Amino acid sequence: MRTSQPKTIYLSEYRVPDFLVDHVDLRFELFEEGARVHSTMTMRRNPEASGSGEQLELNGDSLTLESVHLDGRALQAGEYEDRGEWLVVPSVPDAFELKVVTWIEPQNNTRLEGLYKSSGMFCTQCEAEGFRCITYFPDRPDVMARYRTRIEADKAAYPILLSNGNDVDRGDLDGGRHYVTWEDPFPKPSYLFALVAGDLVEQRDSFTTLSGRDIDLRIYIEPRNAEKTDHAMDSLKRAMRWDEEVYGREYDLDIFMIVAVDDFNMGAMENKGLNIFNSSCVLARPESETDMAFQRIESIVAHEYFHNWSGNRVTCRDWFQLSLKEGFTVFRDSQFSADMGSPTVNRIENATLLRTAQFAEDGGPMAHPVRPASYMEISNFYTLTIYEKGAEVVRMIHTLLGPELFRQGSDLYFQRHDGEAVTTDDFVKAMEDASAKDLGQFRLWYEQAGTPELVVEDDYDKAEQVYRLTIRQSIPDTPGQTDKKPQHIPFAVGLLDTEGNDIPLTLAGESGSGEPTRVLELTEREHVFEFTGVGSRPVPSLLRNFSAPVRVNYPWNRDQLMFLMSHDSDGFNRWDAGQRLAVDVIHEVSGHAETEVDPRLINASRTLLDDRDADQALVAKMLQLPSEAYLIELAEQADVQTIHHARERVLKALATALRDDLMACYQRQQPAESYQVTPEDVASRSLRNMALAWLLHIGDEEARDLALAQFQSATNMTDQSGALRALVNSPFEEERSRALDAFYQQWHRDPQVVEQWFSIQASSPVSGDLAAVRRLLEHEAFDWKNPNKIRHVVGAFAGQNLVHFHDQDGSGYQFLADTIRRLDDSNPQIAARLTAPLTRWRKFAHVYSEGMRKALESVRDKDGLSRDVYEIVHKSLAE
Ligand code: B3K
Ligand code: ZN
Repeated sequence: MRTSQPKTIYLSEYRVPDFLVDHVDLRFELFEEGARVHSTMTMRRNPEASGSGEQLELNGDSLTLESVHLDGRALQAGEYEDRGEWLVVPSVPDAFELKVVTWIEPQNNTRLEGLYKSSGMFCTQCEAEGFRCITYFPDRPDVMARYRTRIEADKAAYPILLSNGNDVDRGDLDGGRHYVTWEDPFPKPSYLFALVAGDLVEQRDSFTTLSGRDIDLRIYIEPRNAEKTDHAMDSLKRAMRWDEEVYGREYDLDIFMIVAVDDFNMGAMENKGLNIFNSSCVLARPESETDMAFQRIESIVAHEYFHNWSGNRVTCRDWFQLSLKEGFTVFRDSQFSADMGSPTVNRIENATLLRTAQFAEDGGPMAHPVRPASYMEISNFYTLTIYEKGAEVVRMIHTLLGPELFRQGSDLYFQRHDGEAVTTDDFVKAMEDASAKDLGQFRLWYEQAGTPELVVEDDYDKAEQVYRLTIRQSIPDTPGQTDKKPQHIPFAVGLLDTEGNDIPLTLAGESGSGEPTRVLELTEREHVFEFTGVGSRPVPSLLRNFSAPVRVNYPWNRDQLMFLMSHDSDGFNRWDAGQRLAVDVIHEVSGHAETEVDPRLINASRTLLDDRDADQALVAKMLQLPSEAYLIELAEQADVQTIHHARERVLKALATALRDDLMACYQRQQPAESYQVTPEDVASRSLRNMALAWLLHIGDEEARDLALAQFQSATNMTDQSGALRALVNSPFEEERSRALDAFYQQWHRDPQVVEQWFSIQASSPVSGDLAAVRRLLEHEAFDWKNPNKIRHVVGAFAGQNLVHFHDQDGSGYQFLADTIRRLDDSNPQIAARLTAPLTRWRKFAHVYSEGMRKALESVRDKDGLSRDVYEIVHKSLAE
């Protein structure tokens, strides 16, 4: 356990590795009481290293060293030094073979990093620094080696033995044991190593690449999940085809494997040829998983698959470059999801996540650039900034270059850097070289943290028929960064005439009639754009399709917002206008019990509800009120209780006024004959369940009966859990608890459904108070060792149940602090993730912030705090 202050690692201190590994030969002997790992590394001095010294240093963590051999000779004490986190061999030749034998205890590994056990099977998680928990190794992504892996285990208990690449040898051993040997022909960094051993069933399929190669596809699951793999398999095949068609990328090995495990710290991992998934991110069937799960699975399966090129073939030089693979791959999976479903809804979902959670991160104590300059614990940097803002940065390059030049840029990037470990700058350079577009200033997006803010003013000159937009940009200070330079921002705009049509845009000095949408390139602190030939004062539609991850400040009035809601040709901005209108109305009633809810919002919602011709997927999104988290994000000093009650008032006013329209909408959206995850069907179920939820929220008895009937008769989980959630958030206490019991009885054998059952309760603003959440922790199905259970109870409470978590007596904060302290020893990564809701304590009004600060201090004062939690708590409390 660590006692001193963790070290900060700086990008500026990057040095190329002193030694390279050409080949690794691994032999795993797996037993119930532990595992012996034999690693034989063929190594040589790196010709590019500055020659900082003779000695060889290998990373290690929680290993018991058994022996070290150099070129076949056993090293004696004094010829090497076991420093715990390092194995040092003071003197080695220029090229040599090093053999290290270590003993590890996967069965006691609760951190779920390195080799560990999950429901009786052995599995691994090596990104970012888990390989060093398996054996001593230069565990850094710029050391790429070829791996050969032999796994030995009891044949009855572990019939399936998997690793990266192709299986090249197998056979029986004495004592009922067997072995399989795998060889991966592609050099890879150690973080992509994987091993699985267990009693699993295999679902097979195949895929023929555009060049005619047959790829064997396999999904491995526990027997009880055998019915749940079809959707992931179909998603995988769609992703493989899409990557060939859109990026020209074919799969390279002969086998592609996916394994589902129940205990996993995050969603999934892109290990070469052997992706390992959290069960909840890969397994689904309509009866037991919701539309949301189906969509999440499609995008995560695609994401991990796309990493084969953006991440594995071309990887990161060091962990500061994490967004090189994550930002690009999120961009790719989001393009894929848009192509598979509704592009507008996809964009709304991206922007919602960004504006609520990423903007919050960018404005808080953990704010960091897309390419951070320093970190203490890299696990803390798998953030929304690296992933989502990183994806937006790539999207902006796509917007600035256009699809053809972007594709030429990505081709050049893959071709130039195949088999290399590179930087975000190499990515931008490839884009620049392919397009001849200067991205010099654009690179600031990688270097400066903080969300740019655009203040837009306009004026209209009737006589000259000129409409002028003045745009000023500024970027707030963030920890360690002040006085930022202006960034290169693609700002897409349109102008609507009095009829609601797009005005063709022509800038002063241009001739001819222009496009309906213009991407203005902002590079200065202030720009003035003059549009000519504008016959009447237009309504501006700004930042169309959310063309950059920025805040826009323009004083639309409510009538203009309603006009945009019904006329803007840009679907995203139609939605955004509705959000702005709702925010405005919520603000107006906030703390003013006597102010009535603006009937214009009610009328606009009625128009949407009754409009059967409109895109129902967009309608379903437009009817959702902005979340409490988003309202908090918009506030200066957030008063959570006031925000919650203002939003509730507006929601209840809408539900009451629209009662008959909601009932009609519910009746209209009858379940489809067969379950499909098309945008139309998803929208229909979403509208139906939203109507039900709103009506139950105001205690409508007819709706209660409909919910009970739907709960009983539903043939898919979206409808069953939609009814359950509506009941749980209704005033009907008896029906609520009966439905919860019945649901548990029906599904208690399926851990994924039990997770949903937990989170519906823990996130309920009606019944999910702290006492209820504590009872869930005592429930037979709760398990402190399983990250999913912790996320669905504690995470759901602190992240989604804001009215109860932010109880002004501070009990919610102290509960979270106690949970973090408890988990810090067993699973520091999960403990650190749970800390996020407390970090922004300065954002909240004094009645809240004091309690949050105290909770953080109580975490800080725990003895032997992990590096993960230490970094977050200390940065959050820093002045
Ligand atoms: N690359 C992994 C994330 C690893 C997280 C390590 N703490 C999954 C992904 O982004 O695809
Ligand atoms: Zn990823």
